[in-house]
Parts: sequence; structure tokens; C-alpha cells
Amino acid sequence: MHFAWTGENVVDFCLYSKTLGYYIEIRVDCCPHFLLLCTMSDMSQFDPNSVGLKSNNIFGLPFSEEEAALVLLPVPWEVTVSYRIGTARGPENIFNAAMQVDLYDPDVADGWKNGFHMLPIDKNIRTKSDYLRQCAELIISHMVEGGAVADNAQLSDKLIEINKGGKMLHDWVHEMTSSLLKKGKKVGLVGGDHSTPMGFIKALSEVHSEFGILQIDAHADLRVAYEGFVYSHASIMYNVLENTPQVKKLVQVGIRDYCDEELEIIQQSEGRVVTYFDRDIKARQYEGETWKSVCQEIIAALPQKVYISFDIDGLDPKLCPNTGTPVPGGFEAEQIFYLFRLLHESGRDLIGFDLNEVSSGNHSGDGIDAITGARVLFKLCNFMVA
Ligand SMILES: [Mn+2]
Repeated sequence: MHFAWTGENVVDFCLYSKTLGYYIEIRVDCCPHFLLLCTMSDMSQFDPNSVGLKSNNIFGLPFSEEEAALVLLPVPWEVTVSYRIGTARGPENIFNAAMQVDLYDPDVADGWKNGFHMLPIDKNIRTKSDYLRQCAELIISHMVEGGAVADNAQLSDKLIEINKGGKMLHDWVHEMTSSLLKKGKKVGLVGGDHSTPMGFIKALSEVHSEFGILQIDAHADLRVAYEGFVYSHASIMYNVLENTPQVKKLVQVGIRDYCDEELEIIQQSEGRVVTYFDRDIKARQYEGETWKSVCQEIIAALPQKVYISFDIDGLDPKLCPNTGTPVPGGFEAEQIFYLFRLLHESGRDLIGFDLNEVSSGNHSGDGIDAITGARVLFKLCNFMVA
């Protein structure tokens, strides 16, 4: 630590952080008014062309939470996943894979210079998720065997506990994202399963009186308390529509696995939900329409302010083979990046995003899922600050 008097009433501190690998200068002006200034990190020490340093934050970038324009909230939660587990480790796997992402993005050159920072992963949230997940598994296997939860006192108690946990997570995400928005940060959320962004969408609805959601997904996620879980990953958009009147439009893209109940909700939504089914998009393309014209139609359905909810299973499962509920079909990553580019060029305001259902392919978590997730995340971050 360097400490120096620079004048009668001014004290300069210079702190070197080993963990972050850069200097922080603090200037305290004692008179006439007390004033504390923190200067930006010394970017002259950072080489964007070099290897990503593990000691830095996401994408190997050296920004603290205070310095970053965009802050990412990791939510390691997967209590209600219906099929395969692993997405609670999504944030750490994406964080690790993000070290390999090169920083030049032709869509938004130098976007990273605005500063991206991922908050530390909350271990208590993850432990709670692991515990409640075990309870959920008991319930799901009981139901799969044809049993009813209501007839089993122990499972009924567990269901209550799971729904309480879902509410706790919702409130925690709401509180965390609200406080970041109040500090003037742009915010992105990294799941976890698709139930995780509900508290964030609520926080945004307290700041923006109306906006639309662009959902990239294989599933409609419009089920009512799927498997009895009020905060199910399969019920996220139903819950959002029910509880967030500020969401004027939900535009779904890539949907290819849904039930009668969900189709009815779409059809009876009076245009509030517009769904671009994977089947219809592909048919239009087979018959000669361009992806560009489909994208333009998708964008035209959205209002000025847009939130992106990106379920990785919207992509072709070759890019996310270990996601919880993969479905054949879907998109190349570049197809969706192209959609985002046109969205940006249309002048829409991106007010927030989530990326969810990214799971690890192996024990070390460095499979293609995390690699795809890291690239998608970088693209979303860049468009957020564009
Ligand atoms: Mn989903």
C-alpha cells in the first residue's frame, strides 16, 4: 500500500489488489468539505489481446462491481427442473468458459470497455437449491409412478417447503437486482433454471411502466404450477404474465415442446403472447422466406423496451447437449445473434436479460454447453451496453 500527502488537506492512498491485479487510488480531500474519490482501475495494465487472467472477473476483465456498467447476478438454483440436473452449476461453468472468449465483437466493438462484472456465487443459495432439489425429486418420482402428492403427508410438507423456497429465491433476486438498478447499473442474470429471473423481471417492472419480453426457448413455459411447483421453471412465463401487467408483450421464438393448456393460453391472450413456433419458422424458410424477414416480423411484434429471456435450449441441442430438457430442432447461435443485431438496429432499448438452463457436460464443467453459454452471455452483455 502506498500512502502519501499531496498537499495541505489532501491524502492520497494507492492500494494494490493482488486478487484483482490492479491499483485503486483513493483521494481524500479533508477540507473544506469531506470528499472521497475512487479512480478507475489502471487499464494500462490490462492487455485485451492476452490470455484471460484467472484472478480477474468474467471474460478475464479487470472491473470491480463499482466500476462496471453492467453487473451480472449469478443464481445457482435448480429446484424444479423436470428431467436432468446440473444447471445450478451454470454460473460457475460459464464463468470458467468465459475466460476463453476473445474480446473483439464486430457487433459492438469495445463493448467490454464499459465494464462487465459478475457478482460472487452465493453458496447459501446453491446449498438451499441442492437440498430442495432432493425433495423435488421425491415428489416427481412419486408422481411419475402415478401417485398423488395430496395423499402423502410427508410429500405434501415437502411441496410446501419447495414453494416457500421458490418464494424466498424470488424475493432474493428481486432485492439484489432492485438494488443494482438503483445504483444505476445495467443488469443481467445468469441461471440456474428458467424460474430464476422472475424477481428480476418484477424489479424491472418497478422501473419501466411497460416493456416486452423476447423469449428464446424450446418450451413455452406457460404451465400453471407445473408438478405442483408454483415457481416451476416450466411456469416462468405464466407467472410473469399473471403478476407483471407491465409486460405488455411476450414474443416467444423457437418453441417446439408444449401442451394443450399452453396453446390455449397463447390463443386466448388476445395478442399479448405471440409465439413463433420452431415448426412454422422452419416451414417458412423451407418455402423460400428469409430469416431476415422472419426476424423483422418478430421485432415488429415487440414494443420499444425489450427484455431478453434466453433459455439455452432454444438453440440446437448440439450446442447445449446437457441442458435439462433438450429438444431436437432450434437455432444456430449465429441465427439468434443476427436477430439481436436487427433488434439493436431497430432502435429498441434492451433493458435487461437472463441466460438460463446452461448445464455442464462433465465433472469439470468445460463441455460445449458452458462454451456456448459464455459466447451467448458475451453477446448479450455487449448488446446491453451498445
Ligand atoms: Mn425455458
